[in-house]
Amino acid sequence: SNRIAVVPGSFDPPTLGHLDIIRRAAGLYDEIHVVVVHNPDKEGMLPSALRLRLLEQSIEEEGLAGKVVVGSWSVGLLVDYAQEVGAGVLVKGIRSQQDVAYETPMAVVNNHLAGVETVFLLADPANSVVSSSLVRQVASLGGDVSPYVPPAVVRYLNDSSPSDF
Ligand code: COD
Repeated sequence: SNRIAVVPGSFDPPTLGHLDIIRRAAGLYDEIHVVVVHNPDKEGMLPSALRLRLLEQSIEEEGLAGKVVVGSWSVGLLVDYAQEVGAGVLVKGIRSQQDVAYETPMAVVNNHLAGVETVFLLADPANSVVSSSLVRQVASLGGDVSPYVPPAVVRYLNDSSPSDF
């Protein structure tokens, strides 16, 4: 059914850009499954269990916990996860032409593989420069990331030392 959507990502760490997409997806669908996907092309900073916990806390603090379930997926195709939770749609955020170029082949292949559609939401211009990699870089150099990440992530980063990243 298309009433259930999956919002996938690396979420390393979750940002205000991610939370905006999750909030808007929750306004469009009955049930949202946010899934932390292990991306073999990306060197991870936070362990996936921690990304999951920070996402859960942030979603709870946004008041979205009633509609949003958080999960993780590390083996197999993302569309297998979507089918497992009964979702016919993936929701992704688009910040730039680079995001379009990166997402287009995946959207086509996911449709071919399983008939799963991808719905793209345009990033809020206020968040269009925000990325997890930018946050990792600023945090590793000891800078303030509170304009870019939810409070749960700020608390976690403040309790850790910059050299942890
Ligand atoms: N504003 C709005 N949206 C944003 C922002 C922002 N500031 N920052 C990120 N986003 C969006 C991204 O565009 C993306 O849609 C989502 O949030 C997650 O972003 P990231 O950076 O956490 O995650 P990515 O880009 O590393 O994506 C990882 C995925 C696992 C989602 C991706 O690689 C994927 O779909 N893989 C599929 C694996 C698979 O099954 N392959 C075979 C068929 S293609």
